[in-house]
Amino acid sequence: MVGEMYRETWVEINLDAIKHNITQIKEILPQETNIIAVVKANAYGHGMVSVAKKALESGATALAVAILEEAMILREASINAPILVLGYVPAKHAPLAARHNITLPIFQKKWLEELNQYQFEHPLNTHIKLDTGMGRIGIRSTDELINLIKEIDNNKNIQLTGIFTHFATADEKELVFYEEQIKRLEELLSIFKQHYTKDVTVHIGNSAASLRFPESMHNSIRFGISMYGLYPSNDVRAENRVELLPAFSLHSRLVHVKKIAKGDSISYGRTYIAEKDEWIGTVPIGYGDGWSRHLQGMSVLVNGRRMPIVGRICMDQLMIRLDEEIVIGTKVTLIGEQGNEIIEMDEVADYLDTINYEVPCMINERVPRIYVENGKNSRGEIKNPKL
Ligand code: PMH
Repeated sequence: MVGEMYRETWVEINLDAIKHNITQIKEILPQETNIIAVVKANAYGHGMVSVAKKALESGATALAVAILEEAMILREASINAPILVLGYVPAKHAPLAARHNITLPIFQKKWLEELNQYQFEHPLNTHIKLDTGMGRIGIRSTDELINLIKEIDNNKNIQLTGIFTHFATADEKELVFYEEQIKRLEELLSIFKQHYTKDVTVHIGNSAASLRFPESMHNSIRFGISMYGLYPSNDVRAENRVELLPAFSLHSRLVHVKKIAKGDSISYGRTYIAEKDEWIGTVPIGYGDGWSRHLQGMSVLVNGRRMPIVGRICMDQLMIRLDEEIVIGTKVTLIGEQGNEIIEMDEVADYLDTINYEVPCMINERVPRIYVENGKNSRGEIKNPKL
């Protein structure tokens, strides 16, 4: 049946960890600072609707996504909380956003003018995006800002409810550029306040900024990576400001175990030749699931011990070298804990020469997400005694 899990390869998402991480950030934020849960890209691969619901239940008051499609999925799941789209949405889709009470960013006068071509049943909620140094999207100059505000005042289709910016280096040890962005922000905000007198919400901080400067986050933070239990960088991790719990773990099971002889080879291209007689296990996950071929040589956990991936990773399967004969069906953990051993997201990211953000996003929809909540998964098994 469609939707059934016939292959035992799965991502486990610990929703209790999401709640824990939100509780942790709330403890260091001023009481009046709100949390916008960033759930774009399928909640960084964690499963957007389940994470969004848990985040709202745990104290987040709004959601942020990258694209209108994501916002629509949240609305279709009966989520009524405020939703902000962070990225560009073509003006012709603004009436749809307005109909579903989805807030869009504004940063081009032309885009606002184009709205006049369309019929709006409801006014569109908007937040001005300021580019204070990220160089991606946003208003950069005071002139642009003043012109945009004039257009906002003239435009009956929209309602301005917020203004925001994004940091390029908030996770780095060196804070000179962060401070330059803050300075630029203060300049633009002061111009904004001179030309626009109604009250709007101001939000500037990602996880790194909110962990490091919780007192200066204005009205809300946009909390992404650390809601998932990961630190935005090693520098921020070393500062040890809160104790985060990773929500994501990746598992499979041995489907075949065999002994090979010295000189036998494993997988495409025969890149691995056994140096002695050894036990090899086959695991049903591969690059077709997002487990990159570059992870050849990386360890996985079996029976609480590290075992290396040997030979090329195939599209749907990979092989590991076992340290003894191990029974078929034994759990294999590719990211997460077994006993006293752990393979962290950061270790996989380092191996791939990327950042922890990218790894859960890589694991695609072929791998089902199984949710753990209130200490139990859907099968009623007790999980994570730490929580
Ligand atoms: N706000 C905006 C505008 C973002 O783009 C992101 C993350 C966040 C908040 C949350 O940041 P955090 O996960 O560090 O807390 N955006 C991205 C990105 O575009 N590439 O990597 C992270």
